[in-house]
Amino acid sequence: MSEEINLAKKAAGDKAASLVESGMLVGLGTGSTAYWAIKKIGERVADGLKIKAVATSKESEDLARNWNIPIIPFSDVEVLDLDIDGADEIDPNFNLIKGGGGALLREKIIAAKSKQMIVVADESKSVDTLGKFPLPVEVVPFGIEWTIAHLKERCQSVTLRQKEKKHYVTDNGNYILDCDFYPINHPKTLHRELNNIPGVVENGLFIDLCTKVIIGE
Ligand code: A5P
Repeated sequence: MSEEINLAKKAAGDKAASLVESGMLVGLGTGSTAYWAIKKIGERVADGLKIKAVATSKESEDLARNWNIPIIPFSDVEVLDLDIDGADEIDPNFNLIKGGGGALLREKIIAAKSKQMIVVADESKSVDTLGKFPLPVEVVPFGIEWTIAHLKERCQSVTLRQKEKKHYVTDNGNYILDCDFYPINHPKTLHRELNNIPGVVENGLFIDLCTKVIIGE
């Protein structure tokens, strides 16, 4: 990642963190942009900001704990005041592709539990039409060949995500299929169709969840 992009991500993360207020229950996103928001929130906590938080991944939970951000179990949450997270693509209607970092399932559960979802990104994430970034689809390992066959009927290609020469495993013990659906002209319909395939746990389309986008420069 270039230094310029990293600075843009930091600017977006810092700005979102400045919107957090004492007393809030906050969702902490995952990825290299959410990282900066978590870091800044950690600095504000050290300066006296009083919040509680839940994390969208084990990685973000570890970061938050390192910076002494109080983490509570998700089962204790009724509603979150604010969720701050990154995105892989953002369209003009604030529909998103997420899951490049593999955390899409917890990210979506937390976004859906939040009054506001602020997306932080650099400008490369803004697109007219979703789908150039392959859509991550979280699937259970059982019957995966059958799930892949179903997906292949609907898109150009399906790739089983790998990490260090092994199948990538999510925090929930599932696999990720990266699928080329470009151009995604009807994200809402695709979202519904994908989640109707047996074996699919969740897909990386975030529809009507994001309330604000902060693009760093
Ligand atoms: C994590 O699963 C993703 O949804 C990330 O939020 C997304 O990939 C954006 O990541 P970066 O901020 O690292 O670009």
